[in-house]
Amino acid sequence: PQAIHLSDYLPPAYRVRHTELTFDLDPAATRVKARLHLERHPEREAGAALELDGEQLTLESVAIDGQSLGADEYQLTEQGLRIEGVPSHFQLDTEVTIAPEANTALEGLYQSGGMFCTQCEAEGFRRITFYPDRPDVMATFSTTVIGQAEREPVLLSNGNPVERGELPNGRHFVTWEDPHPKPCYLFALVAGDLKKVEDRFTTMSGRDVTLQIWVEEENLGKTDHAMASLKRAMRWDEETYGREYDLDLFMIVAVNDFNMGAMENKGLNIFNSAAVLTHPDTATDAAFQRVEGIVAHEYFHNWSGNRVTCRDWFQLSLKEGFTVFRDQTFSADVNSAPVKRIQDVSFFRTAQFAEDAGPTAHPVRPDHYIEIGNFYTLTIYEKGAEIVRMLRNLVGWEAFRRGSDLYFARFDGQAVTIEDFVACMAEASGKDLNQFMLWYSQAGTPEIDAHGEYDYARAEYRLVLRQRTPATPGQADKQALHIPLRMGLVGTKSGRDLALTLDGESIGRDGVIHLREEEQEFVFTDLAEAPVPSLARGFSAPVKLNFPYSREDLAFLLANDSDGFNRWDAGQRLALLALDDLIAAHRNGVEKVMDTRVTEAFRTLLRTDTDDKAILAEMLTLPSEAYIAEQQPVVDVDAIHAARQFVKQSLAGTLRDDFLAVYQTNVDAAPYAPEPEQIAARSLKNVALSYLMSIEDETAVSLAQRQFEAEHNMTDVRHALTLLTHSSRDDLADPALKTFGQKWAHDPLVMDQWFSIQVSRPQDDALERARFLMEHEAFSLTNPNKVRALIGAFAQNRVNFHRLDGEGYKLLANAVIELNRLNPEIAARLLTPLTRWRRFDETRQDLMKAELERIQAEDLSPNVYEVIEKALA
Ligand code: HT7
Ligand code: ZN
Repeated sequence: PQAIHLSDYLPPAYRVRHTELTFDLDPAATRVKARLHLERHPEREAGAALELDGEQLTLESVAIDGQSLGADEYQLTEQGLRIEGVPSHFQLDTEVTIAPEANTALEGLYQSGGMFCTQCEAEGFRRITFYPDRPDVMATFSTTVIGQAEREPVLLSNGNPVERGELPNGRHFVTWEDPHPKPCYLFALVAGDLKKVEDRFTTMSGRDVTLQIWVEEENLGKTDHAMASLKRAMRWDEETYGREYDLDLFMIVAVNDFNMGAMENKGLNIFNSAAVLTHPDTATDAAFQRVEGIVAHEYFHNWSGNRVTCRDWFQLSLKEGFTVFRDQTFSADVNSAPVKRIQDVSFFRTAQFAEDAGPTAHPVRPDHYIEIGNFYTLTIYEKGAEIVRMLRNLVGWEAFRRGSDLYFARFDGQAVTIEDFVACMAEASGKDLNQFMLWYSQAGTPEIDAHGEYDYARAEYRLVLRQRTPATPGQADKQALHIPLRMGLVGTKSGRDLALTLDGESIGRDGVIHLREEEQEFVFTDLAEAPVPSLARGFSAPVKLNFPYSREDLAFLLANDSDGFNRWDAGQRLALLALDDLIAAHRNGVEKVMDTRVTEAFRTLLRTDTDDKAILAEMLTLPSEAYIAEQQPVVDVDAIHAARQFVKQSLAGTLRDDFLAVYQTNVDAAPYAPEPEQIAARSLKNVALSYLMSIEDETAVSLAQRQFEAEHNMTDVRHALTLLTHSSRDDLADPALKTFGQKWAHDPLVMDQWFSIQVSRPQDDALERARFLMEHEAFSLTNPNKVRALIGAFAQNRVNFHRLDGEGYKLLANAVIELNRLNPEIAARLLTPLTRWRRFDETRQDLMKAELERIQAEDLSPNVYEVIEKALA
């Protein structure tokens, strides 16, 4: 496979003004007629050949301006159709046949259950018809869908329905018109036996919009939360960004087989059912919050992505980074902002940092790729969002909003670049963002080594920051970035933020400093007391910040920092220092001793009378094994697991009564609601129960069992089931799993949870369970949710995936080999944990590499080929 380079970008030779499509649906042989109204691009030379993308299509006919072409008048390859000598303005008619029932890759038109649906981003449209399948070709669409009235009573596409009617032989049709020019990756079609839930929304200018959520009949009771989330998101986007919805109809459809979370097709969002359906009995608090976030994300794309789209796929973060930033701030606004930030950063520092440090590291705007499907990554999405967040902080919200208004007004209906976006921010703020642009082109996580000193005599604090970005594949040398850091200096006597004076100017008590050089000194003057610095507050830049904090400093910040995020972070740093000692003790075979400073910090936390239970729950949560591993030069999975378990058990042993009190105070029999206050109390209660169950005493076991049996809501039931399943006692695990499995056998989304809980247990039978469950009737390798729930979750089970007999790696590699054939996009994603082989000891490195090489020997899809090539480079 060939790499595509950003530097080779050329505008398309021909643009499509209008696209007319007719689908005659049939599982084995759907006929697709396309009429494209084409014109030569003014910047391209006359006489250029017309090149259309097309894959896995059976061409039936081609005509230009009504004249059929013979086979010698065009060239047909595996990649598409080429016609030379076309006029500069013309109409192209093609007819092709495709087989949705055979499409297991879930790109293009495929079947999920009995229904037809599409996924066109990034390059799925070329599996539907011959077309210039690139985002800078924007056309209006008119789509007629023909189906069996009985089998497919519902026929949907983008825009508004303009005509419908009966046809002979029990067939019927609907024609849809989408007046907004769009790239073909936003095209969508859904057909099947679906039922709808309907609501209305009045936009800020008083227009009435019909909102519909289409689901299979049995899921009709699971749409309320998505609908309420959608309305909240629509209002929020009006109030926050001045963005109004632009069609009379907005539809969401839930499908069971879907490669990602959801897709923002114009007016017809298609969702993985896991990302839209909720019910208190079947979905956890986390799932409710995820649904709210994803519904908002897809809706926000209507402007950041659809009305203004990407010029090419290298600019993917233009729409994804901005939209993730928008959905993160939406969720922060409607829930608890500090908790949302803690959760986002926790995930980011674990997963994106690992990506940035591994063989598939790439810039937020990559400069080459083989398969764009491999670039829907945490770097493009989450690091892209962190960059937008830094921009917002750099220019301030008012200028950011002016920049956003300018961007949408200037580029409405266009396909643009990241420079275009940043230029609007620069123009609206008057700030120079040239150095800042490096964030988009330079891969790797910058590290800042900081140290500081207080000079009593001069009442000054000197803070020295030194930045360095490690080499990443293809990028050996890095330049200094512009890193804005929000910070405070917390007085050691007062426990308060001190006034910050820098170069004679006040920057407040919670100010932003700008690191632009490799090394820079910041001297804060007029400080009457010695401070402890609170740096990179709110994770104001996606960097690793090293400061030689003593444990006393961290305990002080944990108690006094005015920034909730950094208070939490101080606790995490304190725990990490203790865990470091314990990991070393485990490796050296010496007795493990608990750091009493951690115990005392927890005791204080547990006894604090706080209103913010959600933050408290986060503070009581130890860093995950994956995050601890990120901090280690060589990952020792067993030592990490043992050390973390030791801390948990020590804390539970010493503070048992406090945990018990917290548990009991937060038990609530009120009817379930996914409201912030209830969610906070549940998470605090469940964190307490986790500690109690780590020592598996009788009280804890009976609390977990009672919580499981009470069946009050899925958050509590799932948590209790997890604790019972992950305990050392199969006599607790097995009956609970059986009850749960039987009760929910009919619900695929709940069965996904059942799979995940079992394969993530730390006991050494997890691999055998995973193998056994892969034969379960509810499991299927062609359903991405099942693959993620079982195989993906097993690969996150650190002690068992990394077994020293290599059987965990083998299980994953076998699945990748099968999926390489069935669904390359999912295969390439599933492979990720094996690509991190360099982080482990030599024995594991050899075992992991051997599996990568075994995969390499197969006939590989471009997706898997690209990842394997990077992993073994
Ligand atoms: N923009 C959407 C990306 C997406 C996707 C990409 C590749 C393959 C399948 C996919 N399904 C959805 C989703 C989003 O970011 O909103
Ligand atoms: Zn998106």
